[in-house]
Amino acid sequence: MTSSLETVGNGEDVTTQIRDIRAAQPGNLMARYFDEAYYCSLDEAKRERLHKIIRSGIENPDSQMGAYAQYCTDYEDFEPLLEPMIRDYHNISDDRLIAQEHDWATPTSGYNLEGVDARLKDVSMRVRVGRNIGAFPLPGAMTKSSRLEFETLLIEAFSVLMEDPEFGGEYLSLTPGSSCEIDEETYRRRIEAHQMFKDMSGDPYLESGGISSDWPYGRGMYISGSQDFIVWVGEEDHLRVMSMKRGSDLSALFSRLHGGLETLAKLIPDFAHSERYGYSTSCPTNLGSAMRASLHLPLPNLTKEGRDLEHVKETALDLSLAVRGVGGEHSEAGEGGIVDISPRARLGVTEAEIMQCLYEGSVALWSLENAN
Ligand code: ADP
Ligand code: DAR
Repeated sequence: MTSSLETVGNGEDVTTQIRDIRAAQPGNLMARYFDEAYYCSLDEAKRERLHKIIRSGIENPDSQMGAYAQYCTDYEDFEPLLEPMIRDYHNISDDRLIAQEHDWATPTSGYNLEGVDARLKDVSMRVRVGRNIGAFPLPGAMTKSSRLEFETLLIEAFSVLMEDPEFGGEYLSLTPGSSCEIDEETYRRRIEAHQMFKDMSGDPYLESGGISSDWPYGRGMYISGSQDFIVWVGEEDHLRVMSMKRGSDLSALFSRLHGGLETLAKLIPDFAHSERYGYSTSCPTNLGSAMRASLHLPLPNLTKEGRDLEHVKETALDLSLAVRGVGGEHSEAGEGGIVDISPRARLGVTEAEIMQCLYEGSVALWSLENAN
């Protein structure tokens, strides 16, 4: 008997849908590695769980990964499907152990862009990590009540952080009726400053993954008085902890994040972490360090004044870098061909290696931009 979970949308069998996606969208890693025999071997409860994990990749065939974990245990419980997807995305061959090490030790000097070119003295720099607290389901499986419970827990922690001499600041909530709720104008201004995350309810991938449910309840942002240490609450992961500022000293930016992260971690329950996959995240693309370190670089030559990102994406890939638009994922280049450059690797590389890749890769890209 076909369970209700084996049919989605117009009642078509899920295995047929995935077979069609595999043919039409070879980049969809969920469809590429989905195994019908494995799926049919699962009992109904596990099929229900697996369907929630892969629903985003079914409803959005153009997905890269096509899956969002709902619980940290999903990575072990559905390893036959998720591991090959993770190995493919993170370029970890079958003969190499998946293991995540952490190292935040960067040279105290030397990652200074101004020393490479005076034109790089005032670059928009940002480094962020995703973190999830093991005691809660991941965002895709949270209820409105658990989202509000989580936000309350963080507001308590932030009330202590607000008194910290280095990281003191304020919490801006999006939860209607919250004592920290901000108005539309403030929300818009913080988005324009790239400090706050956008309305998630408009993202079809996140919607299919359950991650934007109950928007905007349980969402908000902590920001330090110095405006360079920020914590997102309730975005794609429980927390996105970041340091962001204009300048050229990547080492200082990186140390600022590490200090803030260590200070915050003392105030809240443990982050979900495993030796194999490092910090557990909603999206398998963010596993490991869960770190994305980025620069906004003006590359008018390599982007043909921002009109063509494909060429610069190919060039950047040779430097282990990914390119996004100036508004982040799924956005276009900014004026003067400004694009978001960041190392692609997250899993199997340390935090220090990511910062080194950002520095060396960006210097090489800048040299190519100015070659002709
Ligand atoms: P994430 O980096 O959190 O995975 P996005 O790529 O969507 O997700 O970026 C989130 C926000 O951070 C976007 O508004 C984007 O413009 C901003 N951002 C990313 N990198 C930088 C940077 N180097 N300088 C300023 N803003 C940045
Ligand atoms: N919709 C996801 C995006 C993957 C990477 N970006 C994240 N996690 N924000 C996909 O599978 O395409």
